Amino acid sequence: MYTRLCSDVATGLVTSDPLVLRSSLPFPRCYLPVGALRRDPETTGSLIRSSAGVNMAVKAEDSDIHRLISIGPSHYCEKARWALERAYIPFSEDKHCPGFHIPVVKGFPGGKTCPKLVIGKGPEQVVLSESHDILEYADKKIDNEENRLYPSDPELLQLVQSWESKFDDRLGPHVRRYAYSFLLFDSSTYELLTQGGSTVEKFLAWIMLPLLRRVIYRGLKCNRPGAKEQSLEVIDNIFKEVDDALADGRPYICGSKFSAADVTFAALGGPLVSPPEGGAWMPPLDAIPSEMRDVMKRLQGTPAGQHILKIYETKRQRPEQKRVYQ
Ligand SMILES: N[C@@H](CCC(=O)N[C@@H](CS)C(=O)NCC(=O)O)C(=O)O
Repeated sequence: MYTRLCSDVATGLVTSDPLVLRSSLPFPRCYLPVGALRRDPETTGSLIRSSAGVNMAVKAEDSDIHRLISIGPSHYCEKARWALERAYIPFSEDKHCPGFHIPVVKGFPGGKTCPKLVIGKGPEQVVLSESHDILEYADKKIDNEENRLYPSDPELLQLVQSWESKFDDRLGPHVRRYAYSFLLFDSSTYELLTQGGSTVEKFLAWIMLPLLRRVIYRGLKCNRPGAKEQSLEVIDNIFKEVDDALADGRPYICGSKFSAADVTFAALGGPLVSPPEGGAWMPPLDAIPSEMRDVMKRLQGTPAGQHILKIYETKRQRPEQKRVYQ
């Protein structure tokens, strides 16, 4: 069972959401089972619009309809978790060690990446396979439009989404490649990879650690000549762009309003700044290999790095009460 929660940004659990019903925004990567298309869009619940523009109502009464399938150290999963917690959407999290998530997400649309948000069960089930879609979905549950991560003003919305895409497409993969280049063959590797995994996964990961290390290292192309230097260059450039955006004294990346751009930048850049409130475990700074530690200290000192620390400190709210699961 879930504890019912209230906050300044959202109240209640899942409600009928006329704003979503009216929304013209598509959910480009929202997958609907065939059976779902027969459902009556007027049913109480939140409406999801499929890529084909078909509307579907998700039954609202169940409080256990959201299941987040995640990978423990993943910063994209942290982004999705942040959005769900911010909107006080009750969810169960099914956390896995990298690699062990594959059999779990097999058969779901959208490839084998996590996060995946599984909404509902049986023929009504909908799976959101991109962190951006999860953010948009969660955001629509926030009653007060003022508190939403995606502004209603079309021009501002476009700006927010262009920053978010840049962070998703470039910052996220390069932060991951850079960090794993150092941390995959480190004393902290096992703890980093297995955080949140089940006992069985932890046991198997212990046995398979040498293989896991090599598969991930190669899979993320950390073995390419100059990989970490190139990744750091991309990271530095993006941090510099954020420095420049914040240079006029604005509190948030897109101006006076906290948005999905800030959440995405903080979640995806977070592993290299190590905010104490971060959603995934990272080795303590003094245990990180010195070359990476020096880079982290430098990034922490930039306006963009300071922004991540500030956003985590002031905006990474979690439910006051822990979720209680059956
Ligand atoms: N574009 C995706 C990227 C997600 C992603 O790259 N997830 C990584 C973890 S950080 C993953 O699932 N990797 C495992 C795999 O590809 O099998 C999103 O925004 O959700």
